[in-house]
Amino acid sequence: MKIDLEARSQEKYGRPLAELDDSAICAMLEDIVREHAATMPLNEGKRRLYYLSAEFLIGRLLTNNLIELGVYDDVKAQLASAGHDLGAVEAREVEPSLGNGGLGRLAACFLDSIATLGLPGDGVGLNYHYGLFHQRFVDLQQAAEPDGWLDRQDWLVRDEKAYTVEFGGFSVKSRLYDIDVLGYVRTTKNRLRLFDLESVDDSLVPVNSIDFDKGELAKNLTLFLYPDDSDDAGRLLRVYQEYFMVSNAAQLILDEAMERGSNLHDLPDYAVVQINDTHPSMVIPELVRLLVDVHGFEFDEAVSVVRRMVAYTNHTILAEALEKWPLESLKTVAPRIAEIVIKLDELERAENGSDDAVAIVRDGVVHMAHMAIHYGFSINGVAALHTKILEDTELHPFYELYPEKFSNKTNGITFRRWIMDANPALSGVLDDVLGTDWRTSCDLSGLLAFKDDDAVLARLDNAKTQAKASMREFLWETQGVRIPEDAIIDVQVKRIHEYKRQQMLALYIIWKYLDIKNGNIPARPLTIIFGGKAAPAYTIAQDIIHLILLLSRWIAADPVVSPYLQVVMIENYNVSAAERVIPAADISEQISLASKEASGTSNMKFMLNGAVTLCTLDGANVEIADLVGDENIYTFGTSSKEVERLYAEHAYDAHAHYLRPGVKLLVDFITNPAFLALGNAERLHRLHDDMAWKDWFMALLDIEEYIQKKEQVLADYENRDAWRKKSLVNIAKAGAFSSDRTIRQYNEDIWHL
Ligand code: GPV
Repeated sequence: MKIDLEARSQEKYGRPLAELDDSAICAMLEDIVREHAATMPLNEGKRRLYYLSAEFLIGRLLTNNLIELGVYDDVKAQLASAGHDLGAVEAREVEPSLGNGGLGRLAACFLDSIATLGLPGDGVGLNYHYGLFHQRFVDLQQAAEPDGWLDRQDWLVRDEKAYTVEFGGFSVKSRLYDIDVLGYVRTTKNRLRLFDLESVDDSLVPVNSIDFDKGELAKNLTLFLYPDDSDDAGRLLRVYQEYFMVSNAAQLILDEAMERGSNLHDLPDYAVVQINDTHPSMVIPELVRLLVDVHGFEFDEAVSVVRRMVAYTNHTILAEALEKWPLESLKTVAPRIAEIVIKLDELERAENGSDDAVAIVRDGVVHMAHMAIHYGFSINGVAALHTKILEDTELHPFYELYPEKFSNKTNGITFRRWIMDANPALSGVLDDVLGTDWRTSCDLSGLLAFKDDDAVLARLDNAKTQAKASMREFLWETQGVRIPEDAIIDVQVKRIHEYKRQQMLALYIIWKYLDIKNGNIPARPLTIIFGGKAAPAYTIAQDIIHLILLLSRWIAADPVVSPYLQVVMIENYNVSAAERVIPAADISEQISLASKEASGTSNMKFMLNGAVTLCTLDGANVEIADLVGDENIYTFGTSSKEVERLYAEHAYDAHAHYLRPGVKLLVDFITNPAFLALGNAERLHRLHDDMAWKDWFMALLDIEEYIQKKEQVLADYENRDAWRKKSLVNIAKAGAFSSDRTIRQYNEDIWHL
């Protein structure tokens, strides 16, 4: 692809490139990429993948697409010679906020890898007008504001496809929008297909906590994304959204299969559906409905067709995240689907001997995961430990029924975004040291040969310094905070959730603050960075944010401690912020209660960018630890087996742990009089009492070992040579976590495209 920006500038704006502002250039580049993508043919193949997901957290697309097209350097140079900085241009793009966290970002990495491997597969989801809320901090607390990204974006292209979706008592017309998904140096493409209502009443303010009446609903079904990460919002509107999504998806799948020659009896030869957690699981009864009601299939044949084309990924063992819809809700939303679900339940009971433990409908409640397992041909977990827990405990009765359906697919991340785009300095070093093959092979193991090479170690170190400079600039511009140049950068970025234990890192901060107050002056400054949103209805998570913001302010105001300890909470953490912060990290905090984090994916991004991990043996951390070896990672905490035992036997006594002197001191600091005066007393008391009496995710069980480990990490950081080697080994071993590897496995074991 050849680009002449000067000519294009004259053509589009009638002015030389040098005279354009960043916004105009951004819009021009987006046009160029979009127009070029429009000419690219789709990936072809008889069998097509439909990756169904309620979330696609794609991030900004301009840089990514320029990289995929192989024109990034050329564009950058052309802009530079006209006096422009591509970095500033990129920042003009509005980030689409179509996802909450890991699950949505995983879907985005997968689309990138599917396209890069040249496989025919599209993402299918919803075009939320207001995606996830925009987070602001007001009075040291989170305020959630609508994020109207849609009227400021340039990528969506209206598709001619449109369907009718029948709900109980009314129907709506849909409209499809596509975003082209390019693969790395590929000449063919896939698409992200986002369904919307034909017309939406944008004037309705998207309050996320009200139930809509039917009249309103028809007008604003796609207005906003549910802000509950790993949590079952349990609201009727969510069921409407999900049914709208899958009914459109199912109609699209049948349409396209027929266009390509399917008679529908052979549908599994034309389409395979991956359902991203249970949110799209109603696609199963919806496909059955279409085959029976519209295409004249017998029920049994429809079921046998659907059984051969749907696969399910589970992303959590948290009970509160397993979707269970009241049958009555389903009857209200889509009466015909409720009928089919009941028949699917009866059929399953007849086949398996009516075991209530695995039933789809039980006590008037529909268990979406159960339906997906019985009627899907595949179920997978997202990290080895997670899959093992599913097989051995959480889903054990299903594993006994269908051992052959179960497999593990450890998550992955796309190297295009998470190193080539986010960390140009490190990419450059890798190009020089390894050649450019790693960009497609994602194999970085060649670095190991340079473990004792001073020059290479120094270059990697220099790349880290550059990434830190970029992050410091970003934090200054967007958050108004200054980070000391020589600070150790210690980062925990992810949704705020008790099981992820941001509160445990907060307790460490209290400990460190007191330790410095006691005269233990650190060798160099430590900057602890948090980022993440909390579901507006999740009170304790809001309280944790408040504590972090309060600590940040308190410490910044302390002349003795502030030169050595700094706490930063990034406002409105999103993909763009992640791209600036993750490359700069020295320490990656992955401290969930063992057994609770299905996989984690930021852990992989940090490792790839040379951070050293401080972690519990949870999710994919286990695999990181196996790969890098004990000397290149810091692990601590109660094992997942022991945690499971404590839960099973109700044997965890939070208060007993609280009463240990070293622990009580830290927890009680949350409600010290100065804090109560400066902050919100209700929040602080509630958080204190929750930790002292409940501590459901056992932060107090692991806190002392955590503090010890962290102090060891900080001491080891001072041995700069040894640390640089650890960092190199982490990068070298990160190839295992390329999402290209993950997608190859999905394709070989499940999709067979
Ligand atoms: I279920 N996850 C998420 O982000 N949202 C959800 O609703 C559910 C799961 C996350 C898990 O918490 C992570 O451990 C995992 O890495 C990620 O999904 C991708 O698999």
